[in-house]
Amino acid sequence: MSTTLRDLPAWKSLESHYSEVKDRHLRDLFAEDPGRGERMTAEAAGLFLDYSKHRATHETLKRLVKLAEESDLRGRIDAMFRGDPINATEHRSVLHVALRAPKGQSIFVDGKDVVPDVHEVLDKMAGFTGRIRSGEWKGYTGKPIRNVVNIGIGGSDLGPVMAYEALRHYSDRGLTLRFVSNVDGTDFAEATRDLDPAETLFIVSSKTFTTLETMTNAQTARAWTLAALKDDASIARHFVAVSTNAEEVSKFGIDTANMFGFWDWVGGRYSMDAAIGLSTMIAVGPENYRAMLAGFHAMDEHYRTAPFEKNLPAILGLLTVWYTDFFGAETVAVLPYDQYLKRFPAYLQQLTMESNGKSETLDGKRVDYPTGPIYWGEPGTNGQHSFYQLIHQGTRLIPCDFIGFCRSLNPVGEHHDLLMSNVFAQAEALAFGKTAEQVKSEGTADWLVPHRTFEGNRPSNVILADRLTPEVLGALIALYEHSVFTQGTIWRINPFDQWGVELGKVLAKRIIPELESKDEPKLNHDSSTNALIRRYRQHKAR
Ligand code: G6Q
Repeated sequence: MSTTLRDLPAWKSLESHYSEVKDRHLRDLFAEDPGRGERMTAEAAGLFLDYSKHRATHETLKRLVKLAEESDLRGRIDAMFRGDPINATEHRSVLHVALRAPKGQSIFVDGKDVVPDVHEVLDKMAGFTGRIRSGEWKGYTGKPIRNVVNIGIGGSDLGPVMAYEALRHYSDRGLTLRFVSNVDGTDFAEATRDLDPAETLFIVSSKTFTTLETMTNAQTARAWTLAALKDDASIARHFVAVSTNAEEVSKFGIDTANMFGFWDWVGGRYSMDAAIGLSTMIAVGPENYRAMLAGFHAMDEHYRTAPFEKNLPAILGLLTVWYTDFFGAETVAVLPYDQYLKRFPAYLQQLTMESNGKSETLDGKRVDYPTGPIYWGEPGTNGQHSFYQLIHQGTRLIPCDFIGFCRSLNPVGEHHDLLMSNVFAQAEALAFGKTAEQVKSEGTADWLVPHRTFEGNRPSNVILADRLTPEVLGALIALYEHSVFTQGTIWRINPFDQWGVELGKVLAKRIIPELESKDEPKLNHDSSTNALIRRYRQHKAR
């Protein structure tokens, strides 16, 4: 595209529209249009989205949809689903949608239908899962496996941890699942301190099987196992791998018959429903896992086919562009009102920020508009007693995503009504606030009135589902995946590479020998790095 984003007619029309909308209050928008709360909603794949509490009108949405059209969002979606190499900087297709394509559908990469391969791996995972869960798979000493430890980091960790926590209700409580990611030895030590090696299976999850943290942890796990079981042959009974790199897997000593593969057209942070989900499947069983895939697929189909004005991921993504680029909002708070989703914000941080934290367009030009906002959050109601003060009365505009469920998986007394009353109340308070007149009329002393006033006009989405089922979880994740893609498409960046994580890794490799060497190394960094390394060496030697 030769024009820049700012040259698009829809962008210009949004600029002028912004000046009309920016000072309008949600109180007025609702007063003028009482049907708004029912109309500005959309529903798909078991998720209901209320986006009426946004500083946007029907006209805003129309113009945002126009922006999507002028940005060829439709063409980009089709290209992704078709398997075109849209990850241009890595010359790769981007086909996480193929991971949940049902049997019988065809998606081609370089002329080869990849869907049968996906199902072959899924079947292999299901077979293995069955053997672990039934106790048929024995550890080296003949004991069944009771503990499963996933070793992986980034995309090979955050999805599995999040999904395990999210679907704990559906998990086999006789199995202990643990996750080791950090190269900090504490992570491994604490995850394994109460486990019996004879009953423990390690899943080494690494697309490349070369990642420093994962390989270091895998070697430590190997040593931990061998210290107890004292035979190299035990490794084959206690280690399996999820990877695309059979050669490295086999070098590690894992039988490639126990390797679960995936493909370079699956990005790390889009891989939790590839074989990287093996720990999830072991925890919840193949049936629940497949239900989760069905939820993903339902949202994929919705994204691929629904008109943008009714398309949940498109709406979510376009509104994020609206706040990021027009209102100058810098963050999005994700606030799940469900304890099982406690790791969802952390998972989303990688998905959103590693994807859209870019400042070069696909054709290598520096963007002249803000891209990827910071995503953050905590489950409600906990966050309310922590950072909500700033969202309500601080100086920043923070669009919020509230996520709630109509039915609890653990109905206890009135807990769930109390929980959900807070979802509705928070969104209401943020939008409508409390005027000085209202505060005064309650008899508040004049000097205190400003402190107790809520200006409101703070936007939010409310995402509601019936219950947190595996299907709903899949749909929820796909909703955000495709929202990210929508944003990236508008911003003309590549959401599927992550060159920004390279430099630090390379520099760390150079520093490792400088920390480890016995002799004082010749340091050639800047004065700060040199001094820090010297100080570390001195203290470590004590
Ligand atoms: C995700 C990133 C990154 C990756 C990890 C682990 O999109 O690529 O988070 O998942 O670096 O990589 P491996 O799976 O290759 O160990």
